[in-house]
Amino acid sequence: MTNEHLPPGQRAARGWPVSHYGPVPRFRADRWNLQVFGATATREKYSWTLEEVTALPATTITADLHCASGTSTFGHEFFGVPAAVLLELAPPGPHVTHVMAWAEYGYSANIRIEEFTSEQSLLATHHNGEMLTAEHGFPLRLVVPHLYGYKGPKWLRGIEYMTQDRRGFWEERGYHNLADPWAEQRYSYQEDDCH
Ligand SMILES: Nc1nc2c(c(=O)[nH]1)N[C@H]1C(S)=C(S)[C@@H](COP(=O)(O)O)O[C@H]1N2
Ligand SMILES: [Mo]
Repeated sequence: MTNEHLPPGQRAARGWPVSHYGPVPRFRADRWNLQVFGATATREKYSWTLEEVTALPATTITADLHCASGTSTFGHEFFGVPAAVLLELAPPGPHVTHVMAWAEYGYSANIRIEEFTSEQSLLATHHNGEMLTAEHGFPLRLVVPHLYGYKGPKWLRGIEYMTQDRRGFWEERGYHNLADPWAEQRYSYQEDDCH
């Protein structure tokens, strides 16, 4: 790891700390699905079981993770379904500008559509060759490595297509709407500078 990989104001964490709000949800295969809903092209709602998700085209990415509270971890190898694949299977309507990524217990993160479908954006099932652990998001988590960690819900359950922006969980609680770690877009009070 070199300093050029460390965004401004971040420090390297040891190991891979676990960081989230609230309890770790229990996985129930019979109740679990991944849904795509909202402004889909046909207005229909899509749903996949975990078995179906794991049968979708998948790829491996290597990424660093940057938590907005100041710690970074490096060189994670994630395996899973590119967000762009999901968009092909569930085409968005013409006016979709953002998605809301939804997790268990109502956690959410809003992401601009072009960032959601960027090359490194992945619905991950595996980390460093092993299934995700419960604390790190089993069975499915979103990874958007070019944004702060709060834009990547663990225990992902849904993608909502939106025709206008709406703030997610941390974005409503003082964190930056855009979350670019290289521009240090950490807190919502900084947003005046970038609009
Ligand atoms: N469902 C859910 N996902 C979440 C969070 C959360 O509170 N709930 N926290 C986010 C934040 S702020 C970070 S930094 C990363 C941390 O991921 P890690 O615990 O695997 O390091 O998870 C993100 N995903
Ligand atoms: Mo975070």
